[in-house]
Amino acid sequence: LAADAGIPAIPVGVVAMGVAVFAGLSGGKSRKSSGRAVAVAISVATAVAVLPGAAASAESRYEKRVTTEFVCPRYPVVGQATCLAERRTDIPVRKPAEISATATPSGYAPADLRSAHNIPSAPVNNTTIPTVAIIDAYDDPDVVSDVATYRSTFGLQACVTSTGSGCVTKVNQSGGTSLPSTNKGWSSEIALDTQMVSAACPVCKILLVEANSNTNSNLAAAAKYAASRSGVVAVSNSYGSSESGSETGYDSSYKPPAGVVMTASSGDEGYVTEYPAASQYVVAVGGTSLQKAAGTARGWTESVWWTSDKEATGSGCSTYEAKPSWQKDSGCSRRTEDDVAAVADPATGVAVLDSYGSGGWIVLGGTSVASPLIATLYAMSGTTTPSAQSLYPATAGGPTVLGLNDVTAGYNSSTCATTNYLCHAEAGYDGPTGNGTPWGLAALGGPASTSTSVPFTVSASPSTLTVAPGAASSPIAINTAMVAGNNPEALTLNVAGLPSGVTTSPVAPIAVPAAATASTSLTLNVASDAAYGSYPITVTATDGSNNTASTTVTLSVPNPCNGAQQLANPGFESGNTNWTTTPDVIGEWTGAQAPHSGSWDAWMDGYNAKHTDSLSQTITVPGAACRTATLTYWVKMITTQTRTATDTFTATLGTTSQTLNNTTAPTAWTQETVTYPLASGQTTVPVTLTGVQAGSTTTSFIVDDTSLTFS
Ligand SMILES: [Ca+2]
Repeated sequence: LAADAGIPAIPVGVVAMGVAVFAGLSGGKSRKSSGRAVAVAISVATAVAVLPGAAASAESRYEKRVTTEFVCPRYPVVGQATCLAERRTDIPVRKPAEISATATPSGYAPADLRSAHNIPSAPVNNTTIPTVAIIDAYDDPDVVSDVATYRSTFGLQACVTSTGSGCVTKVNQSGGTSLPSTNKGWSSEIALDTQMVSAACPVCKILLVEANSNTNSNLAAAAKYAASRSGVVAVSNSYGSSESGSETGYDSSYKPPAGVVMTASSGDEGYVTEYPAASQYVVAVGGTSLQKAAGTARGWTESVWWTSDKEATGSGCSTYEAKPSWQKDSGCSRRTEDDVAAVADPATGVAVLDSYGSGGWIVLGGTSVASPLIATLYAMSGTTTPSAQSLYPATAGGPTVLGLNDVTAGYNSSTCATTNYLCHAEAGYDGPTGNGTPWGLAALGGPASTSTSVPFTVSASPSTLTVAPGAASSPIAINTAMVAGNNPEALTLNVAGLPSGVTTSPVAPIAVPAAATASTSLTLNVASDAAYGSYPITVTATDGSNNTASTTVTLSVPNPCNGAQQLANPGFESGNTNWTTTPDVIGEWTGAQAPHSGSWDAWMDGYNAKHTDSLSQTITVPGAACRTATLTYWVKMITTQTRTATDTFTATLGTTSQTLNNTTAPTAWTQETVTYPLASGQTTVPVTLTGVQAGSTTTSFIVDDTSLTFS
C-alpha cells in the first residue's frame, strides 16, 4: 500500500468518498476503518430528500428512490484520498450514438446550471482567457474527446487550438507529459470535473493535472504545481480524505499564491470534515439538492443534499485547522466547513460523458460536481484576489452577501439538532451550504451587477428586398459580432417566418464558427407559385448558452398581375356596346328599374310570360402572372312571385357560378362578388349573367356597375 511517505502514521484510513475511517476522530462519529482498498462500486439504495416547497416545513420531503454507486473506492488506505463522485445506477449508460436532438443525455445540462446560478455567458473583466485547473489522480485517456463531444452535444463552442479557449491541456503532477496509469473510477471524476468547467465557462481553458496516484502527497503536489502555472486562476480539488494530525503539513501545498484560489469538495459522507476541504486556505464547497421551481423568481430551489446520514454533503468543525479571520460563526473555534455550495445530490445530478470509466453518458452527483463549478465561477469573475473571504459578511450576522442564494432547508445528519448550524441549514451561514450558492459572480469577487445581456449581435444586409416569383435573391449577408469584452462563441442561425413557397440556401439551422465577427451568406429562393405579399423573415442567432439575438429581413414578393378593371362598358352607359345580350335588356330605365348609378342599367326578364335574358363578355387575362379573377356586380330584384322559388339569376365567371332566386335575391341594390381561380395558362375568362323567369308571374333582375379584376 502506498503509504504516505512524508507523513507520519495517520491514525485512520483516508476517506473514500469522504468518509472513512475515523477511529476516534472528530465529530464523535464511529466509522469503520478498513485500511485497505475495497471494491469500487458500492450500490446504495437511497431515499433521497427532495426539496421542500417554500411553504412546506424545512423538514418535509418526498421520497424519490434512486440508486447510486461511488465511482472510487470508498475506503482507500491510510494516506490516500477518494474522489467524491457518485454515479446513478438506475439510469442506463447511453452510448454517444444514442444521443440525438430528441434523445438528450439524462441529468442537468449546461443550460440548466447556467440558469440555476445566473452564470454569464462569458468571463467578465478578464483581459485574457482564464484557466481553471483540475486536480485528479491517474489518467483518463478519453478526457479530451469526451469534453469535445460534451461540448458539441450541448452546443458549446469547440476547442480553439490557436488560443486554447475551450481546450483541455493534460499534464502530470510536475507538469510533464509522461502521464500516470489509467483508472476507471478517477476517469469518471476527471470527466465530471472537466465537463463542469465547460458547462459554466465554455471559453475557459482547462488545465488537467493528473497526480501519479491518489496518495495525499501526490495530490498535494499536483495542486501546488497547478497553482504555480501561469494563467491559472482557480484550482479545483474534487477529492478528500479523513482529517489527521499530519494534514497541516500539506497546507503549504494548498495555500495558493496571490491571485489564485483553491476549491475543494467537502465530501459525500454527511456530517464530517475532510481534507483538503478542511484546510483554512481553500474554499470548502458543500452540496445541495437543486430542483426546478416554476413560477419562482429564480426558477430553481435548493436544500441541503442529504440522501442518508452516510450519503450527504460534508460539513463540520475541523479538528486541526485554524479559523480563517473572515469566519465569524460561534459554534466552532477552528475552521468550519463549508464556505459555499452548489448542486451535488445524485437525484438532481448532472449529465456527464465518461467513455473510459463508464462507457458512455451517465448521471453523476457528489460534491465533486460543486467544486469545479465554484472554481470556474471564480475564474470568470475577473477578480484579482479570488478568496473565500468574498463569500462572508464583514461581521457575524452582517448584511447578506450580494450574489448568493441562501439555503435554509435541510440537513446532512438526521440526528442533528435543528438548532445546530453545523449540520442544519438555516438563514445566513450554515455548515452544509456555507453562505449559500452563487447567483451571478458578485460573491466570487465579480462585479456587483453582472451583465447578463446577450454577448453578440446579428444584423442583415440588405434588410429589405424584393424577389419575383420563380427567382432567387442576391446573397444576404447575415452579420454576427461578439460584443466587446466577450470571447468568440459558436452561433447557430435559425430562420422563421418564411411564407409558403420560399426556402433558404443554405437550409437552417446554419452553424457559424466562433469568431469575433462573421458574415454568413443567405439566399432566399422564391418559387414560381410563392404567395404574393410582404413578409418579415426573422433570423435568430443562438449561442451555446441559449442567448439569442434576432434581425428581420423583409421580403416582398411582388404581384405582377395587372389589377385594373377589365370589363368593357361595365356600367352600361354605352348601351349595348361590348356586351352580347338578348334584346331589350340594356337601357335607360327609370322608376323601379332605375340604375344603381349613371343613366343606364340592365333589366332582365319582367315579362308576363316565361322568359330568359342574358349578358356576356369574354375577357382576356391581363398577363400570365394572374392567378385569380374577381367579378363584382350590383343587383336588385322586383318580383310578384314570392311563394315558391321558380326564377333564377346566375352570374358565371369561368367555371364558377353564383345563383340567386326570387326568394333569395335582394330587393334593394346589393353588391355581389364571384371569384374564380384561373387555370395554368388560361388566357381568357367568360363572364355571363343570366336571368330566367320560369312562368307568367313576373320577376325582374336589375344589374348595374359590374367589375372584373385580376390578381
Ligand atoms: Ca443558509
